[in-house]
Formats: sequence, structure tokens, C-alpha cells
Amino acid sequence: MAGETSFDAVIVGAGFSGLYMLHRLRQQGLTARIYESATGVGGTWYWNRYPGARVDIESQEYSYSFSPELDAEWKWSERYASQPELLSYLNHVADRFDLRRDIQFETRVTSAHFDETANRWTITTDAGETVTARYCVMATGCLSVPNEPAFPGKESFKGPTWHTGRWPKEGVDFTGQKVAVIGTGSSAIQSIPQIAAQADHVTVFQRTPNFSIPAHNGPPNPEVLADWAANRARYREEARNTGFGLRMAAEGEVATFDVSEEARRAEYERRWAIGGFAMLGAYTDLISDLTANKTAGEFVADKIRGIVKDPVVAEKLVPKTFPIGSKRICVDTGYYATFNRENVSLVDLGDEPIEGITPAGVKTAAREYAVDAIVYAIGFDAMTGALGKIDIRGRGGQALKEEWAAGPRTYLGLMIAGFPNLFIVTGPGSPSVLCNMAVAIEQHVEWISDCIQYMGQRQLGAIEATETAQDEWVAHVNEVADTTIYPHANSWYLGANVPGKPRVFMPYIGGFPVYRDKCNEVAAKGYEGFALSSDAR
Ligand code: FAD
Ligand code: N01
Repeated sequence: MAGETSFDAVIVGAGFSGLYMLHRLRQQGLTARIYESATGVGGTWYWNRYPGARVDIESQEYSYSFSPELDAEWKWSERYASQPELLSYLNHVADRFDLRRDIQFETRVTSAHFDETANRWTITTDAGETVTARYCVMATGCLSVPNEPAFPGKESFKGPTWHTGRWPKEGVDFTGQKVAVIGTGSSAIQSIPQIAAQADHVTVFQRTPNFSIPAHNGPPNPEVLADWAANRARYREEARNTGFGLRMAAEGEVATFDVSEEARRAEYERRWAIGGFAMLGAYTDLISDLTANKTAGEFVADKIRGIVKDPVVAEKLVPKTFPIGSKRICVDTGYYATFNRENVSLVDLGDEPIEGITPAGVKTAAREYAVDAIVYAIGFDAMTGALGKIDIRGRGGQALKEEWAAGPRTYLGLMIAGFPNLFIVTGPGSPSVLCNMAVAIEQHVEWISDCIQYMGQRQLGAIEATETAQDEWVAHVNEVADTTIYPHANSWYLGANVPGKPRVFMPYIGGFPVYRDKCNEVAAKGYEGFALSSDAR
């Protein structure tokens, strides 16, 4: 690998997206290199090693479908695979398809500049290396840049601090410690029960309570697995034909108020017993009608009140400021019951906001909480964070950072006007994080590799989204979002969790099948909405 400086494609990132992208491009006989800042493959599942980290979609659905052999040979040991198992799976994929020889680890891409005369990208790394490529694929991840804590005095804390998104490989032993966990998103909800089982005391600092549904995790049901094995191809296709790319969340066939309250309650109970995202599929209008949505939210609120013994704590844990599902639902193992433990306490930051971090711990408007360690479970600079860290320049030296100063703008979440031959996997403007990401990623990687093949077969030099197509798509993405419950939450989908980030609803909520059909139609019409040019211009 050493010494090569010119590729058909450079891929940034060796997670779920980058690995499959490399495999596809190599199958087409193209030369490609992945740059990855980590020491190994896995992306999300490399970095997020916090206790309790696991998938929120049943294992067999959160996996690649492109290779029936891979699908058949890999055996998941839990209904919801844990981070170590997911990391083993992605390492197995890297080995099985001999991907490592084209991956350069411990190397961060710092800039990507488009050379208009050559129709090529010049890519530089933090190792001082410069290479060029016809195509640059950003497989940099939607949730790969941790949200940095900005609490005053944070450097003064005398104990260790950990971010869930950058957990150390060797793990952390909390035995005998008083631990503060800041945040109550999915990462916190998965890790708090595990930390509480080990630590002397855990104080949870909650700014906004979240909806969480039990996973009912355990060994996979052999009958379910046998059924899956027998019907794999059909079930995969069924998943791709649901709005969220997930069989479990397949939409119901009737609207919320078409059934009696009693029937509705029974249906919610049935779905609570299945667990996870099943709840959201109960009725056709749960994500479009606030009144309908409220019935599901109230059902979960009652469950929380039923699990948490202290009614004051229970009430603090009940979400009241956003509709259920307008933030990604959390999928937990024993989260609410953890608040029945003697060694767990909840601080409601609505009553007493954090004023800062002191040498001894966390200082709120009410008092100081002395702790031995702090866990920041405060999320990510989502969807645009990783791209924003690379100096990306398109035509005329235009910086992506300036182009997106008021929020990201793309055509189909795949390409950006003014940035030819640059692809984003699961970028803003695509279903992405609203979906089963395994499904969203495969669809994007396949569309991108087909597009690159089309370009090669016709000896074309550059493909670029037109401004008109991009404007129309951005308008459509916003229009669809406005018909749903999603903009009602201060979520990371809107960039609301990062101070100063423009508030734009980033993913596309029109549903995976609608989106996939649109992408296919665009390709079938010779890449409608894109300008294609030859090298001789
Ligand atoms: P990532 O896995 O994020 O990989 C991107 C890689 O790019 C990283 O390894 C990063 O180091 C590298 N990179 C970024 N910038 C650079 C650079 N400049 N130079 C070099 N390398 C760079 N989705 C689901 O559908 N279901 C789930 O259950 C689920 N669970 C999740 C749990 C957690 C804790 C998190 C954080 C996310 C979860 N997600 C889940 C979303 C998850 O991110 C995707 O499912 C998927 O793993 C994304 O794969 P990716 O390859 O696109 O990005
Ligand atoms: O991050 P989050 P996450 N002071 O942004 C709080 C995927 N994922 O890492 O809601 C105090 O959701 C913040 O409060 P608020 C999944 O897609 C999946 O947990 O902004 N608190 C919130 O409570 C998920 O959606 C799994 O008011 C502050 C929390 O920190 C996404 O990744 C597991 C704060 C952050 O929650 C992100 O999840 C993990 C501050 N200054 C992740 N800043 C699975 O289950 C932030 N917070 C598979």
C-alpha cells in the first residue's frame, strides 16, 4: 500500500459504510484506499465501548445483507448484539473480504480539495501525506464526533472524566466510586444500569427525560432464527419496504382513533412486550398526528410511573416536552428500575441547572455534588460534525463550512452542488439516522458505486448536483418534516444539542421506500438533477 498516491477513490472512515464501500469499489476493479483515524475498523462500534453499549435493532436486521454467505455464516449470540460482538462482526467482515490491505489506520484526513482542471480530489492527512483520487467518499459517520463538554471549570476536576463516545479500550472500573453521569440519551440509558451495578453511588444529571422501551434482550429465540434463516431474502426486502427500514417497526394498518381505547391499550401492551421500536409502528398516524402520538406517550408515561417506586422521581423521569418518537426512542435493559436502587439518585437540571464543574464534582444552582468520576453522556455533533472537521473545498475553492453555514444543503443527502465527485454516505437530506442504519448505508453505498460505474463506463470525468435539484430537494425535505411530529423536539436531528449550530431538520422523514425509489428513478433517468461532464472540458 505504501507509496501509492493516486486512486480511483479515497474513502474516509472504516465503519459499516466505509467497509462496504471499499468492497464494492474493489469488486468493480477500481483502486481505493480508506483512511481511518482509529487503530481498527468498526466506527461507532470501535469508539462506543461504554458499559451496556448495544444495538437498538434486532441483531439479524442490523447487519449487512449484501452477502448471503456472510449472512448465513455469522451467528448472533444475543437478540440485541453488544458492542464487542458488533465489533467482532465488523472485524470478521474486514477479514472475510480481505479489506485491511487497503485501509490505512491511525490516519486522519484533514483536507479534501477539488482540482477543477483534473476533475480530481487532493486529499491530505495528519501524517503529512497527500494523495489524489477521482472520487472522494465521506463515510465519516453521522454520530462520530463527540459533543465536547463546555461546562465552566471542567479542567479543574480532580478525578477522571469519560465520554461515552470515546470509551477506553481497557474499560473503566467504577468499583467503590461515586460517579456523576451527565445526560439521559440512549448512551446514558444503556450505561447507567451497568455503572450503578458496579459503583458505590451514581448521580444522574438529567436535562430532558427520554422515552425508553425495554429491549427484552437475551439469547436469540432459536425459532425466530430458524424462521429468519429460511426467509432471509424475503425478510430483508420486507424491512426495506418499511418506513424505518425495520420489520419490527412496520407500520400498522389503521389509524390511532379508528380503534377503541381498550383495543389501543392492548395493542400498546403487545408492542411493549415485543420491545424496542415495535411501539412506533402501532398506528399509521403516530408520527404525523400529535393527538394520536400522545396516546402512545401516555402509555409509556404510565409504564414509567408503574416501574419507578418513588412517585417524585417517576414524575421527573416522564418526558413532557416532546412527542414520543420525535427523538430516537431509547431501547433499554432495566433503565427505569435502576432508579429504585439505593445507590442511584436523579438530579433534575430543570430545577437546578449545572453551573460548572469544580475540583470536587458537579456544581448546580442548588449545591455541589462531590464525585470521584464524571461520565459525559452528552451525545454528538451529529450528521455534519465529522465533515465540518475536514477542510473540504469544491469548485473555485469554495469551503463546505461556508456553504453550510446556515445548515447543510444536499441533493438526496448524497452529493452537494459545487462539490463534484464527492459523495456522502447517509448525509443530511437522506433517511439516515431515522432508519435502521444498516439498510440506509447499504442503499447509499450501492447507489454511489453504481453511479461511479456508470461514470466509468461512459468515460465521464465529473458528476455534480445542480443547484436547482438541490434547492428543490432541500425544500422537499423541510416540507415533509413539517408534516410530522419531528420538529417538535429539541433534538440532535435539528442540531439543537450543539450550542450555536443552525437549527435545520437534517434527515429525510419521507420514509425509506419513497426515498430509495426516488434515488433509483434519478439514476434510471441518467442521473436526473446532476450535471455530468467528460474530462475534456
Ligand atoms: P461510523 O461507524 O461512525 O464510522 C465513521 C468512521 O469514520 C469512524 O471510525 C471515524 O473514526 C472515521 N472518521 C471520521 N472522520 C474521519 C477523518 N477525518 N479521517 C479519518 N477517519 C475519520 N444505528 C442503528 O441503526 N442502530 C443502532 O442500534 C445504532 N446504535 C448506535 C449506538 C451508538 C452508541 C451510536 C453512537 C450510534 C448508533 N447507531 C445505530 C448509528 C451508527 O452510527 C450507525 O448504525 C453505523 O454504525 C454508522 O456507520 P458509518 O460507517 O456510517 O459511521
Ligand atoms: O446522545 P443524545 P447519545 N448539560 O444527544 C444531554 C445513537 N445511539 O449519545 O436532551 C446537560 O441522544 C442531553 O440533554 P437534552 C442514537 O441514534 C444509539 O445518548 O439535550 N445535559 C441528552 O440527555 C442516539 O439518538 C444507541 O436536554 C446535556 C444527552 O446529554 C444517538 O446515538 C446508544 C448537555 C445526550 O443525548 C445519540 O445518543 C447510544 C449539557 N450541556 C447512541 N448537553 C442504542 O441504543 C447534552 N446533554 C443503539
